[in-house]
Amino acid sequence: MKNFPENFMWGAAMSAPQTEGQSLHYGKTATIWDYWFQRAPEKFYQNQGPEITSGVYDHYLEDCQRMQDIGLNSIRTSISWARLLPDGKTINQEAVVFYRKYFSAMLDHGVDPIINLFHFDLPMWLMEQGGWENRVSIDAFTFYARTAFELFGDLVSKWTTFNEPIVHIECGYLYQYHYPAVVDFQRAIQVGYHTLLAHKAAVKAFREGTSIGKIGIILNISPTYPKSDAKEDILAGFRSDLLNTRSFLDPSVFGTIPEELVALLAENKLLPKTRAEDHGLIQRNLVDFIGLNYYQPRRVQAPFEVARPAKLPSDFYIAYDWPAKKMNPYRRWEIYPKALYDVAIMMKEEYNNIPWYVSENGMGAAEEERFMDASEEIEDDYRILFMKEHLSYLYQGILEGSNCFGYHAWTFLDCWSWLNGYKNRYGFYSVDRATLERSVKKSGRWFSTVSKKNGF
Ligand code: BGP
Repeated sequence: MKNFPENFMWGAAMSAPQTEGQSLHYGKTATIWDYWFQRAPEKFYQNQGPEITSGVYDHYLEDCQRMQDIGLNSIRTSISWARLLPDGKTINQEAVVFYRKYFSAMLDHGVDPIINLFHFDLPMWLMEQGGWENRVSIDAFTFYARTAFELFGDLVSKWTTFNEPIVHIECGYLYQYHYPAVVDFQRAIQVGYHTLLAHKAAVKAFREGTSIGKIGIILNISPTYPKSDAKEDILAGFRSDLLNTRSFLDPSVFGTIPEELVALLAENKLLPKTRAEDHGLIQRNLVDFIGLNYYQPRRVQAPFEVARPAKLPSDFYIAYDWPAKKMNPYRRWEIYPKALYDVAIMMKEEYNNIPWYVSENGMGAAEEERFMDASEEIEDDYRILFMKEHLSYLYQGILEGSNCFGYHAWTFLDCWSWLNGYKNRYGFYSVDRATLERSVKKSGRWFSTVSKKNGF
């Protein structure tokens, strides 16, 4: 039996834009997703857009009961910025009522809400001003953060600023999976820099306010494994970590941007525009905890040809296709549970053993109705196995002293996934897209026993 630490958080993560629906109703204005879907629906899997998603806006009361039914003692979701502040300045009272009722219902069901402020859903009114490329985004985000802390601080004791900030940077400005889908390394770095400042300014606003809770940030972690011990591959791995992990983890925990990252950007004429006062903001305003989303490792090798100055991250490292890899065939992501042990030890040894938790981990699978049993329950044994293996490695890291306080699965109920729509399902509950009816999967029932026993 693996007994996890006392008060371990067993929960799931979700986000406003992927679950709420009512995306242009009840006072909410468009985000980049609403806009992009309107302009180019063909980019989205089976033309599935963000307007209905999983209908949580209308079903949250029963959903909070469902959270309790499968033993979740905590949940992370986000607030929709464009719902709370439809024009960036005016508070939408309908949104306040909704979120207050929603978070209260969680508490009434013994579910501790962890509330995130930004999950890729940039309001269109800000995108029209240049989005994160424009420094106005920092003040706009700080205003939003402060408003949320004031309105919901009595219900929420754990806040996070951003979910996976690297993702809106690289998907929006390097790899074209998010709007505005441009490819420009320099602009990507500027977006990243402003995102970091927005995070820092929000933490500052939190400390200045009356909230007594804690604040953190959620980062995606794909630990880097170089192809070989050759010095070129090691360097590729080091640079991948600088750009993908240390760029946000170091400033969040230590208040410093790694010197080697600054030097690398300088050599490649990629340094962002900064102001003198930024330094102090970055140095102070450290987080109380870190959330790490883990899905897959990053295997890298030295690039065969490089452009200087670099045009893309692939001028620093390229993907290495490890022949022994085990794949999730639906999402085409490698399954490598041992990485969670490595991450746990990294947090212990390289990040002062700061409190952290696994804020997302899960397995997306397509056409899950294939696995329905006679009682119409989805027998997702592959997901149970996936979680067991990951939890076992996490457990080993905890035994060796890593300060991990929880595990959140992605996700509570099947939800909309950006360009992939409802192709891959991750939920403990399945969602029928026609009726929005929810049904528990075998993994949901399994998770409730794990939570009850605080282990497995
Ligand atoms: C994370 C995001 C989530 C979620 C998850 C699964 O990166 O924080 O929003 O979408 O990945 O990935 P996907 O939906 O692309 O299969």
